[in-house]
Amino acid sequence: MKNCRTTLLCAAFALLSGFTANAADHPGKPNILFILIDDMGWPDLACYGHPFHETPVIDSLAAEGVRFTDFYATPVCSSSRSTIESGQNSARTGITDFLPGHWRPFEKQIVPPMPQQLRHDLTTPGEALRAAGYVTGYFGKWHLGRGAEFAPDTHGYQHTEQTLKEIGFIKRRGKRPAGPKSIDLFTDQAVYFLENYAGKDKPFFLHLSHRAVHIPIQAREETIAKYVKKEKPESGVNHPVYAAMIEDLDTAIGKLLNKLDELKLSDNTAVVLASDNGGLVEVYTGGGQIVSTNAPLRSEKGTIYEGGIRVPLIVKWPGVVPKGKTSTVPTATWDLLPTFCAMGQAKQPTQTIDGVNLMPLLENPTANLARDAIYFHYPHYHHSRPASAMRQGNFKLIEWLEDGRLELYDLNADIGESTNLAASHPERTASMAAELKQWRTQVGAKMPIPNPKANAAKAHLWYSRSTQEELDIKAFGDRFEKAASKPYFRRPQP
Ligand SMILES: [Ca+2]
Repeated sequence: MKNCRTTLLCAAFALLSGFTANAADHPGKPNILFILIDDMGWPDLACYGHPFHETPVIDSLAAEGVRFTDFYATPVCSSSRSTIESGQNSARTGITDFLPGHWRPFEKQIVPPMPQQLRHDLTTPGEALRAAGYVTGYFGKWHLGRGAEFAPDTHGYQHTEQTLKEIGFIKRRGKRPAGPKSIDLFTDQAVYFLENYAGKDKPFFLHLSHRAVHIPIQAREETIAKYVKKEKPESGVNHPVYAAMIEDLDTAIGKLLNKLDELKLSDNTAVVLASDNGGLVEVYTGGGQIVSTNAPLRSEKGTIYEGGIRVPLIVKWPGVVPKGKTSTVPTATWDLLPTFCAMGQAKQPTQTIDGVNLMPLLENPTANLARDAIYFHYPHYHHSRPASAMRQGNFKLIEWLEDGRLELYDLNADIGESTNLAASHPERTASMAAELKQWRTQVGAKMPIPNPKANAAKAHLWYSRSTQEELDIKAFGDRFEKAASKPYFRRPQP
């Protein structure tokens, strides 16, 4: 079904799929451009209130679409990506940490083992949309399994780094670049996809997964120079290189959107932009530069506090999504697959889907979603300790898995999670804790277990999963500091 032109057919389809009338009436299936940013914090964009960073392109997407204030990911890369590619909570995909994962063998608990790649029996947005008549592309970071047999082209994405190599567009396979080089590289690949595969006889689904603004923090010299000179707000962390990296990324996204304009595709393209987890505050654990803050949110990437999991989501879809609106309804990365399927009038995958279709919210940002709570499960040691959490209405419950300690926050009154209400709201705390426990059982969440080798004196030591040797975390961090000093980096003025 290339186009949904007849009203009767559309009405029948809408009834069958539960798809809302407005989107089904849209002439033809939209193109979908999904831009995933790595490690960008919730307050990092100007349109989310950052006083120092300049992001005019992304701000224009928000001005022409809907900006979500309460969109959630998981605390780290691979787990969020597993939810995006499956529509399932990370507790259900089993990929609850980044791959290959941390190993701290002397901590109080042994963390559960994880699959090292996304399962092939799960239908991804690439597969679902390809089956619905889309041409599909995936460029950039994948982080859901190493090796050719687990790469994006084995998950429904027709055009990838590999296919561009085969046709000679990518000349050499060297070390994968970071910083501004990676921004340019992935943007060029996405532009190539648009020029050669978009706007032909099929709609497209393009997933561009940037490596920026993950460490190493690097940016173009001229952009850094601008932020070094720029007057800084009196408070907050306003790091010139991090600010410049975000603007470089914003500029590259502008290049892509200009290409859509040039190809006359903008009017029928839904643009979806999100981040995969909260912002990293310090360049490395144990004494790197402080490059950002997630304030007013608490903490950072790798934790289950809001600073680790609440991230930006912006959706622009001309003619369907209203302009310049904000939605405060809680949503999550596992909602994206059912939403992409609804946008493209694709069959919903047969696997259990934990996400919900966000189309009702895209058409009416103040609509209600039929969902009681959003759950999180992070049984790992990273920037924090093993924990599960749930968001129900304005309330958030955190359960620390080592000792069962509970924290309850009213996010409406206390977005920074500073006042634990568990003792003063015992009934709500107990009922949410019971629901959280029941949910874990339902989805088969893997739990950490007590560690017979626990040793407080050695608990901080990190070991490599591949070599079984202790890792030199300081040397690891120093590499990022060193990398960040060249070739694009200039240390900020004191
Ligand atoms: Ca990430």
